[in-house]
Amino acid sequence: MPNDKNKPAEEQPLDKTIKRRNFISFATFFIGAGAAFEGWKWLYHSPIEKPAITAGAHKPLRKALNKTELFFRNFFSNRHLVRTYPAALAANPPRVNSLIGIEDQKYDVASWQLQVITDKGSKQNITLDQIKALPKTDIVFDFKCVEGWDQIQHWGGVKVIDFIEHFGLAQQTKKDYMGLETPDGKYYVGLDMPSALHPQTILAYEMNGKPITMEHGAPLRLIIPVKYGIKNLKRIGTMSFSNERPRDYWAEAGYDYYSGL
Ligand SMILES: Nc1nc2c(c(=O)[nH]1)N[C@H]1C(S)=C(S)[C@@H](COP(=O)(O)O)O[C@H]1N2
Ligand SMILES: [Mo]
Repeated sequence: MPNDKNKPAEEQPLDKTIKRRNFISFATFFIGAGAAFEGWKWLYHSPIEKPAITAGAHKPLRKALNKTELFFRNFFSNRHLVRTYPAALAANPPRVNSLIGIEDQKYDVASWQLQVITDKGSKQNITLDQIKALPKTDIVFDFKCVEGWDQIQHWGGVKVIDFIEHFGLAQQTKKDYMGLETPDGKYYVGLDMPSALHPQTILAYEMNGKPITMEHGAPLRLIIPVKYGIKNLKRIGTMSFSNERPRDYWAEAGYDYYSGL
């Protein structure tokens, strides 16, 4: 058998080239795999966001999620309104869903007041009569629950944006979020400010032209047509403003915090 020395000269460079190519592809593979592993380790060890606020995603992932939120936030501006319908098409009575935070059948609606918590914890109490004194807006729209049902419903009340202006809360809207809770604090939602101030978002005290019934959130509930039902908090007890995400009942259980349509 001829040994290497006896190989024709022109075969030598080819042999070397193949060896070098093999080396480069193996090296590339290992470097790539190493980088992927490091990347995964970085994500795995990255801080987890406060689990009470959302379902506890890693912070870098939340950044990506927030980017998609931003897309949807920009997608509807004030010029994008939810479709409305004639009042005659509204369900009467509307469907009742869950009653978290409003189970108390003996709740004293007459002495209810809305508590608005502003900067540094200062509090302002507002009565239903004060709210009813503001211009009333009616909305008939397709109410959608994440559980898969939807229904055309008719609600009446005060636009959140009008309420904010009337009660001197404009400064608070520079914050990123509005938080709402039931008087007993058992149900609570966080809303991004642009959605809270959307022209179709109302503090509702009427349903089909009559005072809201107990199971639908008497005396005042949120109607926010740009969001799924979960954000439409029944029986608002407190309203607050913050740059941090307010706690959110269903987001804590893993549902999308934004929950927009
Ligand atoms: N306080 C309170 N508000 C709430 C809920 C709740 O359980 N408690 N459920 C939400 C959900 S999931 C939906 S779909 C709507 C249903 O409102 P409705 O019962 O008036 O149809 O209310 C939302 N607001
Ligand atoms: Mo729902």
